[in-house]
Amino acid sequence: STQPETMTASVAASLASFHAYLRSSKRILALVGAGLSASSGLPTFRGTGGLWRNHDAMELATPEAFSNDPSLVWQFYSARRAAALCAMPNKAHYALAELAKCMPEFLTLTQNVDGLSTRANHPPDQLLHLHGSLFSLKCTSFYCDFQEDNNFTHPLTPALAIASEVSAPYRHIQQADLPHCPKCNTGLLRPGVVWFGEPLPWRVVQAADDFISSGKVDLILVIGTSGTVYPAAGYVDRVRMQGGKVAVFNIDIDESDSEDELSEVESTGSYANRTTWTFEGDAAEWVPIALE
Ligand code: BV8
Ligand code: ZN
Repeated sequence: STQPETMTASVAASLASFHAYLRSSKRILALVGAGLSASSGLPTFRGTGGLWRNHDAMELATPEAFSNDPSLVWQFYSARRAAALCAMPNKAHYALAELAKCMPEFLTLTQNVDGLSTRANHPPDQLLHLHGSLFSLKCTSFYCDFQEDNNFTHPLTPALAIASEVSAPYRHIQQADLPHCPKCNTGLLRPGVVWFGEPLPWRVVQAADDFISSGKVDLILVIGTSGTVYPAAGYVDRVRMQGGKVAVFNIDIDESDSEDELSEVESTGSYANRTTWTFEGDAAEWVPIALE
């Protein structure tokens, strides 16, 4: 693994300047994505092979997919619940939780639904789930407001046990054997995640907006995210527009994003701090080093 003594001089210098700025920062935001949990064994959305049975997650994570084929979508989410329950938080999840504990003005915006930041004892009032959670359930009946958070039962119904046997051929599950609402007894339950085309929970958006507008964010840590999903990705530009600096942690750094690539004009504009630091490699390795 990368140790300071094995780093190149430029990486060590970049790390030193990051550490100095981190210590002088008063308000810090983190936007994290699937790459944060990659080292915990959970596949990313755009990684090789997709998330499940080679289906494109983007096609399954939609209300249309669920209404067309609740059996397929429930098996997708049931398999991910099982995988997340078996996964363990990694050193980056713990490092972010530790930073939150010693910095009240630090907030993590997670796009992940795997619950690993919570299991790393991240202070809950400094952790916003932008896209919900695999372990929340909601009733789909129009007249019913049933929602349950922190449901870790697996499988949710006996029939869903097959979802984790990805080596077995796919089998259709009758709607009657999918999870149903314990409150109204009729509604089909759905995963409490935000699907494409659905709005983010307004309370979460409100809290993120309040944090950003209640004082200049000095630094945003952009960890393990392709930055392709909005409005989540938009928070990075919001911090840049305030003049905050950006640190990217990714195995695959998009060089066009870094400061020294900017044209003369851009580097004097409001995007003066596109990306000040880039840490290329596994987030589970670099985040603990950067935040120590
Ligand atoms: C909304 C929960 C409006 C579900 C998720 C055009 C057409 C249609 C829609 C749109 C459009 N343009 C914009 C939109 C809106 C759409 C969107 O942004 N689409 C994109 C794809 C173009 N957004 C929405 O629909 C949002 N809602 O806009 O609503 C609205 C308003 C009012 C009223 C009605 C509607 C809702 C978006 C939320 C979707 N739900 N997740 C589930 O998980 O199943 S998003 C899902 O995908 C994840 O949560 C995550 O956010 C995203 C994947 O992104 P990443 O986390 O970045 O993961 P990814 O695999 O992409 O990248 C991993 C990164 O990690 C890579 O960079 C990789 O290099 C790196 N990495 C890998 N390993 C490591 C690593 N880094 C470090 N270390 C490693 N080891
Ligand atoms: Zn119900």
